Amino acid sequence: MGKNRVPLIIGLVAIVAVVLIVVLKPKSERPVALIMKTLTNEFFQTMEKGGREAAKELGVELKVMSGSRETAIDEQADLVAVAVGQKVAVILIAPGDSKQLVRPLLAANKANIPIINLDNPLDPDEVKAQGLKYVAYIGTDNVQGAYMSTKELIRAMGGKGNIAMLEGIRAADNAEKRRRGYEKAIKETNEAVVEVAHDTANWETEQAADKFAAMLQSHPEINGLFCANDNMALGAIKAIDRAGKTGKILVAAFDNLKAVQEEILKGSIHCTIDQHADWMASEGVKMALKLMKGEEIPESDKVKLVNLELITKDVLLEKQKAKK
Ligand code: ALL
Repeated sequence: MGKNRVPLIIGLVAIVAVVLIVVLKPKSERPVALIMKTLTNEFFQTMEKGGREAAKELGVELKVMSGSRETAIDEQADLVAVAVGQKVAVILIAPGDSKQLVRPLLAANKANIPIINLDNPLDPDEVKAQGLKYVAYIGTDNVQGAYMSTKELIRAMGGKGNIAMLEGIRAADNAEKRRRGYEKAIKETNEAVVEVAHDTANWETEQAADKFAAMLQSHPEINGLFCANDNMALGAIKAIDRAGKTGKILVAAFDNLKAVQEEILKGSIHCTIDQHADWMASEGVKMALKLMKGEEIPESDKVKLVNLELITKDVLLEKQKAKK
């Protein structure tokens, strides 16, 4: 063998060794992937924080992955492929679209990587049609959360008036369920509250500002608005401010972001819902570790729902007092 071939062979052996180490590594030493929609939304920053804290405590390596914006569904599908390619031990995913992410996730099933669904539920029909297997759902009763937020809004409106809604991405199961919760609260008023308009702003602040400005033009009678998330509420209040209607239109939301807490204290947003995104991720990491250790997940843990909290000005002031 020529002398100059030796380094080449050593190099090849080293590459094969590295590949084998990665592929054959026991599951417990492989990372867990946390795939979210976008860190431009504080909701997912909170989720990341919860995941990182639990991972640190439990000695799990966490790979945090996310797309560039709310509507970047294809990017999220690519991230699933990357996580599968990297042979992570478990995939935790908060899907941006409940149907479109099902097919890309089939690759995880093929590679024997367990999936835990966080936050936004995968679409049950699509899951069935594609034959996708996932271990558990950890998230929110979205009908109930939207119902709680809208009911408080209606109470503050004096139980009557003209209401509107800004919806999330319509292909997201939680956006659809929040619409149902909102409708349920309206129905209970026996037509004392009437819906005069609704539209989607795809969870985004700027779109919400534009869409609500347009809504106000055609429906100046609106005096209550439910936004399916906080970021849209932050957009809507810009439109309300520009129309000189601050204080005349009550706004309810969903997420309990810091910026919304400030608006609630100032009085420009009436209420929101805390759905504890950090809890979802930390429960996800704990469950992932169980799977990595080969433990069974009991049937009762296959749907884990967060304790929803209605946040109003009074609640925030109480919390501030309790901190002191
Ligand atoms: C959902 C969350 C939110 C959030 C939205 C935006 O899945 O539950 O409330 O604001 O995603 O992506």
